[in-house]
Amino acid sequence: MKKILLLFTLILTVTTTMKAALKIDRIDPTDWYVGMQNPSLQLMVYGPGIGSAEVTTDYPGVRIDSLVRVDSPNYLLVYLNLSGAQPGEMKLQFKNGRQKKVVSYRLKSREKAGAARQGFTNADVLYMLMPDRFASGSDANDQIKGMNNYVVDRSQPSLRHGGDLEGLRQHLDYFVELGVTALWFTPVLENNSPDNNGFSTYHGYATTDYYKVDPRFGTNDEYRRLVDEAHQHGLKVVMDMIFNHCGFEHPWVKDMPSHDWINRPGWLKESKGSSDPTGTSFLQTSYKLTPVVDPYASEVDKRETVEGWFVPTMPDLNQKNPHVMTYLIQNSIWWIETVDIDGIRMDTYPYADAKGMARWMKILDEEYPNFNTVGETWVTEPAYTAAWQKNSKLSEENSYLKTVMDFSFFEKLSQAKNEETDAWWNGLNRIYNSFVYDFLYPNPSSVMAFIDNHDTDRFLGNGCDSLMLKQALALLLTVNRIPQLYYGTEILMNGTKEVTDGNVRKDFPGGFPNDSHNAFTKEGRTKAEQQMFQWTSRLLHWRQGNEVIIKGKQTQFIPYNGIYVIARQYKGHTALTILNGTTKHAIMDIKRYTEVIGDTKRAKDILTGHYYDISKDLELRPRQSVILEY
Ligand SMILES: [Ca+2]
Repeated sequence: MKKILLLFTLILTVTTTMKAALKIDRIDPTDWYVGMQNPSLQLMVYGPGIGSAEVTTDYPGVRIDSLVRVDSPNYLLVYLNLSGAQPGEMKLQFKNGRQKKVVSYRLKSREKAGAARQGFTNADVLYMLMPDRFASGSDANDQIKGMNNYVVDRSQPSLRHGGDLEGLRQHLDYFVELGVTALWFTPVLENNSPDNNGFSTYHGYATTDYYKVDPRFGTNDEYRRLVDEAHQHGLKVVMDMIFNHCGFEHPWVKDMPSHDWINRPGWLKESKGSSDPTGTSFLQTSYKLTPVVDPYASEVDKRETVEGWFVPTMPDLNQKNPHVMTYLIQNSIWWIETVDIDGIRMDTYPYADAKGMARWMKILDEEYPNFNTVGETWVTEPAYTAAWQKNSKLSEENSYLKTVMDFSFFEKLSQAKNEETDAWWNGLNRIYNSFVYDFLYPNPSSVMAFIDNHDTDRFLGNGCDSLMLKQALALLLTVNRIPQLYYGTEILMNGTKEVTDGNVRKDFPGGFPNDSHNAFTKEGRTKAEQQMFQWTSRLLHWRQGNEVIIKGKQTQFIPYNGIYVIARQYKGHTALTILNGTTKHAIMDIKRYTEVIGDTKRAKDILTGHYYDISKDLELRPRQSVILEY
């Protein structure tokens, strides 16, 4: 009887298997490009039991290099070589036992050569914003059926407010009027995490699909349209990406491709009710980035930084696994080719495995030599950020990362704004001292500086001191850096993170239906907003294409009589930034600056149009900022 039962079960199993067609749920990347310098392509094929399938193709010029079977039976990594392939529909035959399936995979031609892609440089000014908080172009995408629970409620600083890509597209003229040349907005990829337990999703830093724009923000096509129209407006677009972690609702969490796909996955197992036999229990990152470069770092500290999770809802990806890294590298290339972005901003840079990230940057550099990526390197010591820049001698291995972020400038300015500039260390002396360390950077003009962003207090804090803000912007926009502005600073938006991050991420006035106040137009701005907007806009337009600022030699003078002076000089032209770092009238002793003034007598203040006689000492009003041109 037992034998008969066994036979029956066996027959039943075989018939079921034969009946069920081979199922493939998705293939990443969704399509690809021929004619890349690197002809290798990883396909991540996902479907029930696909891991044991064989794959063949007779598409001309395509060779299957290897099949990688990972721990989960539902993934198959197919490595192809496309070196001789032409664009077209490539048929891939999958065979698993007696089951077969033919899949059509699109190979596209590239729109332009890699070298033709010009990234952002110090000739640009990046305007950083959060799509959810900037402008809504449609209410139709506020609620999307089937997505994890979230609420659109503009009265709640940590919930979604309904901004989207269409809203951004409708305001491209605003950026042109302001005079910025590039937009960097926080991530737009699908972030299908629930808004709960204090975790917010509006910021987009918990990706759940690397190949799809979040429907609340729009579609992939809308993203492409936005980039195209931005280009028509002379604006570049920088895409925010995150390789360090993904969102907890990413399919990789439910069905981990391999045991080492995610760092410290023990917690995932614990949360499923089993014990943690691998000893890889959940680890929170220490948020301390120093162990990554510290010559004396202990292993435990290094592990905590790099393998620890950013927050429990963001699983830490293991970039040491070459398959993980290849997936991410291809993803960045796919977005460059598919939506024509001009740059990448990489989140939480030092939290990811440095070697894996260097491999990414090297591959991008080879494919797109003129493209640019900025890495978030949040340590306030110049030596630290300098070590992360491409070709740094301070680091054992080349990072190939062209642009790093100047958190030192940000920090020093945040202190200086509340101080009187004295004869030693306070006030603008801090900025002077920070720039001294530019000798550490292989390329100071490719360092990005900023005075505030979505993760910091706004420059104005809870106040409205536009005099100090003007000093900060005068510096930011004339020094040897790639400047980045944060949305709303130009119209005096303020706020601190003290209560909630949402307070530094308020809605741009006029971006949402029924806004009573519209700062997008001159008529809608208050008098104070308009004054600040106009001042900033004048400076930004003056900066555009200005070779003195883009290519000029920089000379700085130790603050004297409370006045800090920086000169930029190129081909006989000079721009002189003069800041009175005190709340008193101050006299600029003009003779100290002879080496940059020479016998010039008249200079134009680019902010007011007034001319100054610079053969005589200048008297400056409290906190006055002057940018002279001669
Ligand atoms: Ca990490």
